[in-house]
Amino acid sequence: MKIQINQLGYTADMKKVALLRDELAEELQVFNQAGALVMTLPVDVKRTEIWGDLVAEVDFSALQEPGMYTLRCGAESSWPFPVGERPYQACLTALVDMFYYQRCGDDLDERAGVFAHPACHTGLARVYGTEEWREVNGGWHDAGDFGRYIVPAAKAAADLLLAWQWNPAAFEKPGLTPVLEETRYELEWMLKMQREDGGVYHKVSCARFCGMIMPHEEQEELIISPVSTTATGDFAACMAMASRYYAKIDTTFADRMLAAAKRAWDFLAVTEPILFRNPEGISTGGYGDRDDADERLWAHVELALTCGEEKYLTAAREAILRSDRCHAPLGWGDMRGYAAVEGLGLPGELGEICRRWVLEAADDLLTRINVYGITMTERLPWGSNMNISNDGMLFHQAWLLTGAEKYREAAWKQLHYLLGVNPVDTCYVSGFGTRPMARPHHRPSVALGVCQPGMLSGGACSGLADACAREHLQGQPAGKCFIDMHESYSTNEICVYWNSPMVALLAGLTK
Ligand code: 9MR
Ligand code: ZN
Repeated sequence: MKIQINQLGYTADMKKVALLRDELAEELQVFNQAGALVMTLPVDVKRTEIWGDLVAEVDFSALQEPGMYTLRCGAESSWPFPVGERPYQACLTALVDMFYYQRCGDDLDERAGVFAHPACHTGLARVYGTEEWREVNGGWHDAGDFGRYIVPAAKAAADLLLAWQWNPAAFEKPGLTPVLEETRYELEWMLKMQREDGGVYHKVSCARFCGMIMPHEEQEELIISPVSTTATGDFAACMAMASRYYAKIDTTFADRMLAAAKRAWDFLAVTEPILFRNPEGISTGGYGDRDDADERLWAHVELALTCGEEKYLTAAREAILRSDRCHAPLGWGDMRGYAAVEGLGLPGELGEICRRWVLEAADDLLTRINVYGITMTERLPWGSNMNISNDGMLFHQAWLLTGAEKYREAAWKQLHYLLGVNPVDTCYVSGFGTRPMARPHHRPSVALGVCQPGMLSGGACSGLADACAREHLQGQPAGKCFIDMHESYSTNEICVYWNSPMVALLAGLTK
């Protein structure tokens, strides 16, 4: 199809814009389910050349009557889509349920349907290079692989907490587990990854990625990789942040997290950067980093917020004043966005600086938006759908601060892109939309021959970073470097920290 719409549809009063590729007709027709023509609309005469297509926008916001519709223009048409109430609620629930499916060390019961399996990865894990064995059961499998890594775990947990903060009502009808309970499953595991001196191990995984098997079938030795200061900084920040959320639900748990955060912070205070690289013999996810300043910054901010103690405030002040400009990315590698968004709650000048950071970052992103509404055109990185969701979160935060419609509209565009307004005519969430991604690089889905629902694909990756992508996508423009085949791990894997910002974005937008 060459008319791109949000495949999940729209509410009656939403702004609705379809993109039309390579069709020069100047009229768009709207048909209802019975095939009757209900509306004719002009197509914007302006065409934008992007990713090998000539693209036009068509605003069909005038369509407000609930029902199922199809758009047609010249020889092209759209998938049928609904206009109705709460079109994204089921998708949001499924995106949260995904975390239950990703659980490690738990018997996934019948609620997981065909994806049920006995507890996996429950043996003791060996601390790399030693004869020490530790119990680190629990947490979520990171992605299509079964590694458990602290750095992305902290991002995923932080996003889910923000999602809940932004719109608790969005989670009132929980699917498999309430969102804070599910997040706790990860936090409990993270606590086990802290060493007695406060340092936090970077990850636990087998030495290498296994074949396309079920989690409990991976029986190789589990290895705990060395402590890094990026993992320790993220851990300190995430634990201090989470302790505020759980303080009213379970004080003992909240206290345990805060104490752990403080121990991690103390460790950082006397430790030079330890940047992670896979040690000899280990080839699972690296989550390496160029520096740990942003992880430390985020940790200072969260401890200052949670404790209000002078030493944390001083550290936060010094770190904030040291970074004069901040692009505020909400990545797994650059945590300044979390420092900025959370730092909005700091007193006086510090809160003001964070506000400036958020708005400058959002304004900068606005200047890069293309006709698809996303901020990347020439180059889309591995997991670009995470960046798109992250941008959406930042726009949403800017809207919360200012009420300016331009931010809200930009946030919606990120969502529309993910759900179908993209040049590969795909709903990037499995199990949703008319043409969903369906063959993810996700071991249980491949092993069972059934696609697990509610997973956000990594999406277009212009670097063609795997053999399958190189075979099928050579010469494709950046936005079209996506292939729905499980072999393409650089374009079609799934990850907990790709789902999590989309959860936050959807929660924020549907408030
Ligand atoms: O999301 C990560 C991406 O930003 C990197 O470019 C890529 C290559 O280093 O790794 C991605 O993370 C993968 C991790 O290393 C292992 N689990 C699956 C992750 C998603 O592909
Ligand atoms: Zn497992």
